[in-house]
Amino acid sequence: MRSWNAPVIPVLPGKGSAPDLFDTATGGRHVTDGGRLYVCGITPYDATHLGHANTYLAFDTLGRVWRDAGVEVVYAQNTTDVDDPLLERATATGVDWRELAASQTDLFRSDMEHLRVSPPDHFVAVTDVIEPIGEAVAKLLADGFAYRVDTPDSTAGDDVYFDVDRAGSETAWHLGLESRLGAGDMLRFFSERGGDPERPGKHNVLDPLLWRSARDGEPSWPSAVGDGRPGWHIECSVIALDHLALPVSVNGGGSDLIFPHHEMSAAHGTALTGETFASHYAHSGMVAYQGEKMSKSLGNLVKVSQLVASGVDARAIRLALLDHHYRSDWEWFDDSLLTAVARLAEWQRWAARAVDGTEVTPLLTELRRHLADDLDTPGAIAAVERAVASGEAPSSIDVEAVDALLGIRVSA
Ligand code: 5CA
Ligand code: ZN
Repeated sequence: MRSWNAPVIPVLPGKGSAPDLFDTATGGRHVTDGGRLYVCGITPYDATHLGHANTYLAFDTLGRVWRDAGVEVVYAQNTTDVDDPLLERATATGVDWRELAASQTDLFRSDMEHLRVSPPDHFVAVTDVIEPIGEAVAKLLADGFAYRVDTPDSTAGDDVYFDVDRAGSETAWHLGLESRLGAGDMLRFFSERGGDPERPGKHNVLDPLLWRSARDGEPSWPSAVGDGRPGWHIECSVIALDHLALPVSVNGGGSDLIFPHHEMSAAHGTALTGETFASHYAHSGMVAYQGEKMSKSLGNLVKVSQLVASGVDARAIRLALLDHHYRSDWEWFDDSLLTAVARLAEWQRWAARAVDGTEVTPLLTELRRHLADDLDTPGAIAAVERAVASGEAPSSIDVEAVDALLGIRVSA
C-alpha cells in the first residue's frame, strides 16, 4: 500500500558509526550495521498518540544513524488493519471497519509526515497479504508446526494454532529466545496481550492462534486453510519474510510487543524457513499519561494530529519526545511542550546566524558519538544546547546535522 512522503535529509560530510544498540534477546549491546529493519506498525484506530509517535521516532533515529554511517536501509512495516480491537471499535461506533482502518491509516501517514519520519520502503496492510499468510499457515500445518482445534462456532472449519513445544524442540527457536522471560511472566503477558491460555484443546497454553476460521458477522477471506482471518503474530513474520532477507537486522517495536508478539513472530519465521528470524530485537519504552500507559483501550491519549491542529509546531513535538532516551518509560505532561517550544525558538535564532561550512564540525562529531551510543538522543540534544548557549555562530554543517540526525529542520 502507499507509504508516505519522505523528508529531505541532508547528506553530511564524513561518516558516522553504526549504532551500538541494546538487544532485548541478549540483554547486552552490540553494533548493528545490517540495515534490514522491520518495525511493527499500528492497529489503525485511535492513531497516532504520542506513545506511537515515540516508538516510530526511535526507529526513525536508527534509520538516520544507519544512513549517516553508509548503511543501506530497507525498512518494512505492517498495519494490523483487521484484528479484534479494531473490529470492536468499528462495531461500537457504527463505522465500517474498513473505513475506520483506512481513515486512521491516512491520519497516521499525515502525522508521520508532520513529524518528518522517514517512510518504510514497504508499508503493508494485513488485508493485502491474506493469501500468503494462508499459505504460510498451510505450510506450518503440513510441516507439523501447527494443528487444528475444534471450533464448533465457526461456519468454515477449525481454528489453527502454532505448536510452541514442537517448534522449540525442532528448530533454532525456543520460548524465551527473544524475551528471556520466565514461565509466570509469559503466561501473564500472553493473557493480557491478546492470547487465550484457557482455550480448550490447545497443546500448550501459550500456543498462539495462527488462523481464525470464519464466524458469522466477522470479516473472512478464502485461503489455503479455509475461510477465515489471520492470527496476530503470523502477519509480521510473513510481511518480514516477503520483503527482507533473513535474518532481519533489527526487529523493533514498543516494549509491550516483547512477549508474546515478537517471540511468536520469530518462532513462526524460523519454523517457516529454518533460519534465525532476527539478529537483533530493539524495543522502545512506554509513554504514560495521567499515571498510566498511554493506550487506546484506556483512552488516555494525546494525539499528534490534535496538537498539530491546535497550532503546535510538529518540530516541538519531535524535540519533546526525543528528549527522552528511547528505552526509558516516561510520562507525558502537557507542559512538556513548553520547554520544547522555547528550545526550538532558540535553536532557530542560532541557525539563522549560521556561516557556510563544508567540513565536519565538533558538534557533528559529538552528535554522531551520542547517537551511536544506543541512540542517545537526550545526549545529542544536550550537545546542541551547549553549542547554542556558547553564543558562537554555528557552521551550516551544524544546522544540517541537527536536521539529518535529529530530524529537526531549524534553518529558515
Ligand atoms: N499492530 C500492532 C503491532 S503488529 C500494534 O501493537 N499496534 S499498536 O497500534 O497497538 O501499537 C503500535 C506501536 O506503538 C507498537 O510498536 C507499540 O509497541 C507502540 N506503542 C503503543 N502504545 C505505546 C505507548 N504508550 N508508548 C510507546 N509505544 C507505544
Ligand atoms: Zn507486529
